[in-house]
Amino acid sequence: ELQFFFPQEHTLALIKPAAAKKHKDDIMQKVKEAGFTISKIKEEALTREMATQFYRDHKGKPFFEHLVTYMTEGPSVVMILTKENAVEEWRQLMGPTDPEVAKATSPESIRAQFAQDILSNAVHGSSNREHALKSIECVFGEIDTD
Ligand code: RTP
Repeated sequence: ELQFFFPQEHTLALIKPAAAKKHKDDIMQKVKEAGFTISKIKEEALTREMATQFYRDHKGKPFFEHLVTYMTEGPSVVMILTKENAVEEWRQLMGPTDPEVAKATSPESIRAQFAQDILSNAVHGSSNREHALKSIECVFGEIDTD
């Protein structure tokens, strides 16, 4: 069975509010071109609980409250993306956090093409498999992702 050689991995990917409004179709196009399977998708504003789960490593940093508030203020597109090495590959496709850095170093990345600024930088992605599983559970409930 192919799955044995190419194990599928899942990540939680999200199109942030401003980009969800303006660039959803273009970003979805890049997701598909990169070969991800969209296992689940929904469009809704995050709760504070969800935003806090996504950004748990930044609790206490000066931008944390601002970030959580921004993420709850309008609908995001939230997806489970599935592919071999999905966590890392989605982060590659997102590009660097700061759009100026993204434009300079990864012009094909989503952030280079669609970010407004460091807060409204188009997309989010889990940083590792453990975060991915927790975030998926937080948004979509307990599902069998294997
Ligand atoms: P992700 O958003 O998927 O976590 O992306 P990331 O790993 O590239 O960014 P991270 O360092 O985890 O930061 C999370 C989000 O916080 C905002 N941020 N603002 N003002 C600032 O210096 C600053 N640093 C980070 C960004 O919106 C970033 O996406």
